[in-house]
Amino acid sequence: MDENVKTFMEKVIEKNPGEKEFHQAVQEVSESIMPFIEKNPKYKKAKILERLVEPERAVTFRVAWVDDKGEIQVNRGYRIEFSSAIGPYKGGLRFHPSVNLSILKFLGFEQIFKNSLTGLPMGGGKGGSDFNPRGKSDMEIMRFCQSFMMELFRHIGPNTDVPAGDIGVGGREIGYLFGMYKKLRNEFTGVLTGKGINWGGSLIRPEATGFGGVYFASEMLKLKNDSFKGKTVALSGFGNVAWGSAIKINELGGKVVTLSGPDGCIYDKDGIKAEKIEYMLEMRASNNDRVEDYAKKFGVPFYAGKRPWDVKCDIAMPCATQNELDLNDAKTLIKNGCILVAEVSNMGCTIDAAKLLTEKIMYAPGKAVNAGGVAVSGLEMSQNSMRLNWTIEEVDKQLHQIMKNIHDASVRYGRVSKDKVDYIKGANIAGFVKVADAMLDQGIV
Ligand code: 2IT
Repeated sequence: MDENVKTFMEKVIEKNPGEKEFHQAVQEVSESIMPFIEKNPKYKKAKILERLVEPERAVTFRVAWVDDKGEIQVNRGYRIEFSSAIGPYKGGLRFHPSVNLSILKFLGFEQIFKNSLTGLPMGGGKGGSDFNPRGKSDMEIMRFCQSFMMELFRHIGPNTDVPAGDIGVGGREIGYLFGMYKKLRNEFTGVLTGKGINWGGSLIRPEATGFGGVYFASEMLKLKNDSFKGKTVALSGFGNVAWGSAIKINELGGKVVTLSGPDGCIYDKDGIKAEKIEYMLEMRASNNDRVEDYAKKFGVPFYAGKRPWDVKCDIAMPCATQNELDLNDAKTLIKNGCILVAEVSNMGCTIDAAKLLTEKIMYAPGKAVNAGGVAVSGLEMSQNSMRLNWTIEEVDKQLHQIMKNIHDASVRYGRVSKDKVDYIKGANIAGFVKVADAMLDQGIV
């Protein structure tokens, strides 16, 4: 590791003890940014990176609620307002038992660069709770969301901080959260994105993360005069992101053969298409958090406790959660002839896996590949401000253009040689410059 990065990381680790996911995200970014800062002393002098790793504000709060048996439950809620240099804090809410300060700080930190890459005026933030939606009834989910919002409402607003969904938070949860916010404030505003289509939501928002990821991967393939046509694709996850990716991959002539859940993975050699994609929505709505049901329903093999990376594929797209693809998985994928890994989950690959994939095949990080989700959230905010709704075609066209722009910006800063791009470096620097320049303009705050 570069000496400057090492010294910098020692301080970050000392100041944020035990936050290993946060350390990982900061290390990945600083490895790209440090050499760039050395060449641009104005950023060094203004201590931009030192300021960026400190959230502007982080709140944690008690979320008490009553379950169906009448028992009192207590969870912890969070909102990390990381950076408002280029716009209101913006980023999702994650409801998952693994949620802690480290995970939300890594996500909030990544969100700064991702949101900057979209070209839209959005700062970075993230929030959520260690609440586990698995097995909860609809009424329990509603009561939890209402209790969560009873505190969160005082920290957010359409010009301050605009949360959205992430793992465990979809259209249903956004509905309950919005209902309580509106009741408390007596205001109908675009304070959350991912809203229902009849009450301020944007068309294509549910599909956006997956569609955007496939648009991005298509641009990577295009650099090699290649496309999704005829490609076999391994996906992980089975939620919103995997669903949107599967739809678009099918549209472009690719075949999706895997999905995964906390319980294991399925292999569908005939391809996950048509009503099988529809079924993914049912699995999500069931709150079972398992993918074995797919195997039972469609009579395909299920591998308990396995991830899908040892299946032979041309393209792999992690769509589940952080660190879901490690160095061994990367080696297996390369050995099996995989040519491209596009990370649609946030920090889906470990640092060593991402480095190996960049060196040997093609790899792009989540903050670039999955930016389509928050990009369409940004378009939802625009539509809310104008009190207008755009058509599917309009939103999809803008999403496609944004993904092309992110790809081109990543290539501009990440080009290593004629046929090699370091997308990690490219995305980090491209995302950094806009935020850093805004911070220079706005003084020491
Ligand atoms: O990780 C992400 O970018 C999201 N969960 C979406 C955030 C948003 O504000 O739409």
